[in-house]
Amino acid sequence: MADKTCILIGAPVDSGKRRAGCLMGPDAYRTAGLGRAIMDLGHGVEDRGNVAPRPYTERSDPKLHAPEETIAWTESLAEAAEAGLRDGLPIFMGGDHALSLGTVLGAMRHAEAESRPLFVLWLDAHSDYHTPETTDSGNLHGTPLGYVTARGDFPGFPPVATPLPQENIAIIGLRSVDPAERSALQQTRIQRVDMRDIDENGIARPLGAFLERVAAAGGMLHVSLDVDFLDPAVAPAVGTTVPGGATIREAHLVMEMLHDSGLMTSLDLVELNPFLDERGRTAQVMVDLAASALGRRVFDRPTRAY
Ligand code: 4U7
Ligand code: MN
Ligand code: MN
Ligand code: MN
Repeated sequence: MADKTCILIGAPVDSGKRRAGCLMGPDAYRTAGLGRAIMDLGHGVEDRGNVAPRPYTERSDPKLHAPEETIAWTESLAEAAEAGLRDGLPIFMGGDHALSLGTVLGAMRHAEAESRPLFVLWLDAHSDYHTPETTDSGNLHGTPLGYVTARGDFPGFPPVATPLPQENIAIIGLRSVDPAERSALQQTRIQRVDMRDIDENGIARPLGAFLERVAAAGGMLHVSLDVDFLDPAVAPAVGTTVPGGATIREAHLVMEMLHDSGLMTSLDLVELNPFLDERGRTAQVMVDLAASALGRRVFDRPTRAY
């Protein structure tokens, strides 16, 4: 892979759920040395600072938590994503997963302008496939895939001009799917890889199959890495821990394969809550994973073509 210009974009979104703390994420990534780690791999790094939501007035909603704030972030982040993708490989330092309503929307607009299909790899314990109607918690960090696929109505949010095709999405790491998500997902062509699949077949095979499809289509690839993809024993700093997650090596293998494929065009690092961390260890794990996605490894090996 030729050296890239990585564009760090802070997205201190904390409106996607009730427990506060993800707003500290961007500073934790900077403190853990994300920029330096990427520079040491020979890439250019530009830190654009933190995005701000456009001005908003919160309304009380019987069901949703902080909808106006998340709408405001979605608009700002979609623009930041479009600009970042024009200039390099944007890395969004979250922030909770509600930030991906904006970053994926921006990636969709950019891909459309380039006349290329967009693919999305979702690394998460959860499927995040709710709509404002189906969510029980009212927490919008559980809805980004419902939004970008236009699964339901998202009143007040920017309209999704061309929905992301279901077959362009893979979700890996699943182990907490709500009944309303489950019945909807089972009727889609979203590639779903749960922890049992990983136990039985490993993580490389389903990921390799997905990457082959991205490559064959000449697609762009947005990767969204939720901290809770990892097992809480190795990544405790997240509000929604679910036992039985990916190991450190499974996660690094995903990142290494992404690098070797040369396909990743944007990356979200989401759901880190530094308030819940233990001496920065989860932030460090996430920085190390990003470094693997950008080419850090023990030995060079022949690259595999997808
Ligand atoms: B995350 C949940 F009910 N499904 O909707 C919900 F289990 O971005 C969790 O993946 C959503 O961390 C988790 O609140 C959102 C819950
Ligand atoms: Mn998530
Ligand atoms: Mn999750
Ligand atoms: Mn979470």
